[in-house]
Amino acid sequence: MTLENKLESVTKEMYGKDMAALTDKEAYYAVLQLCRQLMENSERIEGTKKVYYISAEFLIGRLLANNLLNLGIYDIVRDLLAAKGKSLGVLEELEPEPSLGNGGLGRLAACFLDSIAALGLPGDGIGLCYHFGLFKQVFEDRLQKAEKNSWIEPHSWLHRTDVTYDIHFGPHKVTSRLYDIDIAGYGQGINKLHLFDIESADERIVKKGIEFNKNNIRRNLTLFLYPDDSDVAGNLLRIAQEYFMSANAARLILQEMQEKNHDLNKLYEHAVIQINDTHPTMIIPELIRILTEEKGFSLDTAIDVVRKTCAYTNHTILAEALEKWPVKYLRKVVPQLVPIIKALDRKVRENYKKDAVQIIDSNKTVHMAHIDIHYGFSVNGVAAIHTDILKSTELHHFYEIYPGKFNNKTNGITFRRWLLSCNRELTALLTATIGDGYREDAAQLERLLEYKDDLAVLDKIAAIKKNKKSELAAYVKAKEGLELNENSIFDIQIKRLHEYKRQQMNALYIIHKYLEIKAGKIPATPLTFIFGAKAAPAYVIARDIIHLILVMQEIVNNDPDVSPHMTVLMVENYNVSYAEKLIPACDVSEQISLASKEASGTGNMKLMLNGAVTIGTSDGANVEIHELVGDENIYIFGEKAETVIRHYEKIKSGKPAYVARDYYKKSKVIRQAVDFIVGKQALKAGHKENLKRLYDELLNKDWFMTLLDLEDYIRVKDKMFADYEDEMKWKKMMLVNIAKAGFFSSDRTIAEYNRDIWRL
Ligand code: 26Q
Repeated sequence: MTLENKLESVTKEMYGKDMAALTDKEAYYAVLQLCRQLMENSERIEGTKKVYYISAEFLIGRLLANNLLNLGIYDIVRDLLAAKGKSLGVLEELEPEPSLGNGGLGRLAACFLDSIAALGLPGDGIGLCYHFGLFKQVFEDRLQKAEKNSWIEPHSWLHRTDVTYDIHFGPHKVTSRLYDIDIAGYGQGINKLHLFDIESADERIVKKGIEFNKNNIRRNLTLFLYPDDSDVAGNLLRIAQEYFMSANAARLILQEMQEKNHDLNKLYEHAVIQINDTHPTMIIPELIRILTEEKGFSLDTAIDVVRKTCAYTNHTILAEALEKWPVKYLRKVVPQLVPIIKALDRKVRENYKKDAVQIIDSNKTVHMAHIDIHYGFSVNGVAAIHTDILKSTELHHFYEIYPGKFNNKTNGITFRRWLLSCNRELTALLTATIGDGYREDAAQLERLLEYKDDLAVLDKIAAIKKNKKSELAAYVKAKEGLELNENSIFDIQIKRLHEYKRQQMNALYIIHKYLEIKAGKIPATPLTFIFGAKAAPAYVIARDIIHLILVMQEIVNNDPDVSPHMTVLMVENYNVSYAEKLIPACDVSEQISLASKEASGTGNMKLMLNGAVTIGTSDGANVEIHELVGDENIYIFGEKAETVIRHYEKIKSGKPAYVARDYYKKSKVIRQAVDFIVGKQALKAGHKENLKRLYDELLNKDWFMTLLDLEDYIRVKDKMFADYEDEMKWKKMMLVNIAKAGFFSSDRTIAEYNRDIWRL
């Protein structure tokens, strides 16, 4: 049957009508159904060994365009629809986004699934089927409010399977059910994303916003991604979620092994389990528990087999994000794991004396990462500098014990979504210029360097950027009701809101610029500052920073002296779909974390690939971007990681160290910007409670050292905007950034995981 006939028959079967007679939503469901059928009839990617990527988050984003592209039928379907008077682009917008992740870690897992399949490697994801995922952000009165985000419709990508397991929480039991999402590999077969739900989930218990009763696991276990952890009930629920994910994963993996008649003594010859941060750590004691209690293994054999099967990825060195659970909590939720964890702790104690490497510390708290490091065979960081810091500082004592376990895997992004799908114009230009070899082998993007002095190519790159800015402006106008100046510089910071990422430093720059313009210093080209960020609902200062940005949006955009020269916009509900529109339109990519704190970053890679120039600190993958593009194609500022780490060491040992107020006192520019936060104008546009709290935090604490780098940031950013006036220089920088982005393909990252860790 031709694709046309297939689409016709799906449409008839679902609606008894011709495509031309359907509503757009019906048409979307018909195309979704077509994709589902094609994937159902595709071959499963098979092999003797398989990777299971276990993660509490898979931020997959919308799947329609992605699946059509990976199935190789995007253009055909677009044309078939057009012949029926339907726009595929319009249909794409009707897909609700599954927000099954917070940010980088979850999006990385999604890019990895895409690349594993594209490389034809057998590998499935395992996670949780959250009913609402991450909250939907709305702004009210310049404050962030959280609402629930339903994404599961009567027709969706989920396949309900017959697989169910009984999962025990001490004396309580819940029944899980497996839902699958097919992952189509570009020009390859199918892998799966396995998402577990509970049969007894009850969406009616969600009250106002995202509030719900946290105590009833039978009803709430899979409703939300990472519920608020500011209280004990939230912590217990998170432990329950993590165990539920791990226990289901263990069952599924063992069942697959048994179906294939593999000897569990040789589990590691057929399965490798990649543990995405510590959230799935409980799969280690759970597997050991099952092997010893149900499969007749001795403890030592079980440990040996599990250790050869499990590998751990670390995504953060922020102390507050390293998971630690009181034994007391674990005993409440998963008493069956406590004796296993204690046995694992005892074995460590027998061999190693240092407190820093124990699993259960003197406060009777379990360090999840320590389980992974002792009882897995690989530990990796996600960018070169991050892995170095793990080895030299955060995990130094472990590195001394297990130097061979440590390895780096610099993150990557899937070019299918972040170039081919979101920027079809640039894709077409690249193909016309350097051929399409770069689609299979991203390193070939470097061929673009041959055109560094080719005016026609440079002009086309610039024209595509201009066009993408117009498209974004039209979208923003419709969505946010705000007019963007297409001829301005689009300066974009999009990522979760966190003090270490220093959106507040960008906000202080904006205040500084506003004051300069008021004083008559007009920028040569108008400036547009765009933010996209969600703050964790319990993270008070992060929400205050959002408030400050929205206050500046109000002040700047409504000041007739300033608004012709400068615009501020914080988009509402920044998510993957919004990212796909913002990234191709970006001129200046803001990557300004406090050095040493951003493990890698991946937005930096997406923006570079789409021709943005980075302003950033020497942190995470910025360091590698810098090495690739060279000094003249990036704007680096701020203190280096070693210096920052020394500041923290001094603070810890009570020595005189970084004091925010000293920087404030020393610099008039800093004083003026910081004081503006609690000045008349800001207080008129915003709330004193939020603004004063933020002001006090910056002056008295500033744990992530905003003021340390503010002056250098202003200096380098001004230089960057001045350089934008040299059109030729800027176009060349764009070209070099695109050409050098090939290294950041997640196909490269996954090939490295496979070469060094998985060995499929
Ligand atoms: C912590 C404690 C208890 C429960 C949950 C958590 C928790 C939840 C989510 C801790 C961390 C996360 C998410 C981390 C994350 O997204 N890290 C990012 O990972 C990216 C992919 O490697 C990197 O590029 C980013 O630098 C890193 O911040």
